Amino acid sequence: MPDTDLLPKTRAKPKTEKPRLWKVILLNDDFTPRDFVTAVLMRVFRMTEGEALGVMMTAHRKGACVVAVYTKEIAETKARLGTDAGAARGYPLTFTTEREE
Ligand code: TYC
Repeated sequence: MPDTDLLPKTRAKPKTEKPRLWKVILLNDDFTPRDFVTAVLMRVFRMTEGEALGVMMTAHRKGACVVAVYTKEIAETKARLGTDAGAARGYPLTFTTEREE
């Protein structure tokens, strides 16, 4: 008779939880030049000029625009890089992060 005591008695619980993602959001302001916002989006978020123009104009018209989603650490780093790029030139350009539901 086979020694069934050696077989596992419970199944491994499947790990199905997905990593939480964080949105990077671009906020409009009245001072940062449009071409500067577009250049920051291209450099920090690796967008084409067309993509960057679309995001910049959406923020300009609606007040804010989701730029991209990343894991928490990457979202926070990119938001800081974008905000710092504006601050270095004296602009109030602001990127924030928000957890996705
Ligand atoms: N509203 C700015 C202007 O008219 C341009 C701008 C667009 C600034 C989007 C920020 O997130 C922004 N110069």
